[in-house]
Amino acid sequence: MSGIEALAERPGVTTNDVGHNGKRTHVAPETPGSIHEGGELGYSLSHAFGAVFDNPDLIAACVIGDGEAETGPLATAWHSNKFLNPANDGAVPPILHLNGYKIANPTVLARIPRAELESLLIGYGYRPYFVEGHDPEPMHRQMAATLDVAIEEIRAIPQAARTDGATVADRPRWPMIVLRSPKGWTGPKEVDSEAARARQAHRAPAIRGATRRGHAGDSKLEMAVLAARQKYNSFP
Ligand SMILES: Cc1ncc(C[n+]2csc(CCOP(=O)(O)OP(=O)(O)O)c2C)c(N)n1
Ligand SMILES: [Mg+2]
Repeated sequence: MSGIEALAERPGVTTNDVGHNGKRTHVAPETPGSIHEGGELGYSLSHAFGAVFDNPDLIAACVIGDGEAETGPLATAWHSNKFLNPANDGAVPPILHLNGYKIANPTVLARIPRAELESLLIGYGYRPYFVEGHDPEPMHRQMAATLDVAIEEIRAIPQAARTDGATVADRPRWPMIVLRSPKGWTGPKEVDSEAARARQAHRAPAIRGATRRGHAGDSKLEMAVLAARQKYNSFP
């Protein structure tokens, strides 16, 4: 069944309606829903905003890769904050993750001066907080403290909107976080006898046991992954 035929199967929609007489064939109030095809970059932020519209108690934190941030859909989705009504909608704190690379190639937002990046994000209507470093424990603490600040700010915005009678013209400045951490951070540094080239790590599973590339059991790798898991699972 084609997409259009499937649409016409929906209650209240006839084949004549599809694409005719002003009826919309794409996502719209009368044809709701969206499909996020896993693997295609660009839609994290717009989906996070979609999740919180008309969902006033929801906070959808959205981690955005610096590579994903270079896609057209993501670059425009920053402006979704213009459609957020604090009185009726939830909130999205975007977390822009600068690890410097898209797979193994350098990214623009990780390389422009910090002041320029800050101005860009302020220009998009956010209040950016920066969490930067490479030492895991202080970074976890810094991130937790920054999230606390962001959540407090987020909670205060709808309260003000509801109690003080703010209008759309008084659009609030929502908090967001810029997280700058090393590429491949906390991943295994060695696979086989060669360096794992942490900056090239990209969601590649560290495969257990022998592989077609000739890993011989990788017991060292498994130990490193297990140790890292135990360490971070027990982090207070
Ligand atoms: C629209 C689109 N273009 C290209 C790709 C191929 N691709 C997969 S991941 C990636 C880089 C993503 O970079 P980033 O968001 O920084 O993630 P990281 O590599 O740091 O994990 C690219 C270009 C894709 N999946 N979707
Ligand atoms: Mg990246």
